[in-house]
Amino acid sequence: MAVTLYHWWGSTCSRKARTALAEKGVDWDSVHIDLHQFENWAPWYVKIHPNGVVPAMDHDGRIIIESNAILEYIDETFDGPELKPVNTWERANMRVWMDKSEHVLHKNMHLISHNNHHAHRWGEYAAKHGQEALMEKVRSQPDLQRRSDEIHNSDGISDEVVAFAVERVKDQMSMIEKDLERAPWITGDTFSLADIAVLPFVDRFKANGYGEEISEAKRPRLAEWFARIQERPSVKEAYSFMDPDLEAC
Ligand SMILES: N[C@@H](CCC(=O)N[C@@H](CS)C(=O)NCC(=O)O)C(=O)O
Repeated sequence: MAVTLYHWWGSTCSRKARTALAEKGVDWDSVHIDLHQFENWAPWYVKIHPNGVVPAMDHDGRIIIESNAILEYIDETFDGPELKPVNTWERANMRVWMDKSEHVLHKNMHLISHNNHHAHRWGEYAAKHGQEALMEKVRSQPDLQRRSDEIHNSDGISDEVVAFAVERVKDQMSMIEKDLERAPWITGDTFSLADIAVLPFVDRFKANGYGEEISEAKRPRLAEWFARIQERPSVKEAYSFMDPDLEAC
């Protein structure tokens, strides 16, 4: 059995995959894709992941893409603790949270992070290789929708759009707070893929300067969940994975 994860150290979706692999105790080989050098749009990688994003996972020669599909695949394929609730209502809620982690949390966090982090990687690349080389790279983004969004956002995202995205994320934080009234984990008494899927976006919201929204004063259950989940060995392992190129310096 051979597992290879194509991932980037700081990517939210890669953190989801690494957490599930660690929960299950799966040994895996790492192929680090340097998003700052747009390695994710290189033809060799696009053969693996047609949308040119991370993560992608290779298990014995078969490729799995989409972090939520990867999470379910890992849970269903490998031994180790069950990461889906037994109760079918809780399991349905788990899938709702996984869906929201992608279509609400990730989507809006992408907008919130853009000016601070993503635009920065573009600026770095343009400073080193020139603006035309950067736009050439952007035109090689294989996913038509993302390519159009990237070009549209290349001058930055307006304050109004960012403010709306922040409101959408706050709304989700309140929903998590409400679900945590019922039980210690998002879908019930057991840790599940929903906790894994939501965590990177709670973490990233804080990193973007909205830590107050996860504070004990504002959302005590979410604050307690956030502190507790970071004590899990799988989370420590997944989130401490650093850029191998920086380590080599
Ligand atoms: N729906 C995909 C989204 C993957 C995704 O957007 N990955 C980001 C990192 S979290 C990425 O590769 N971004 C690089 C880019 O868009 O150039 C998933 O859940 O796997």
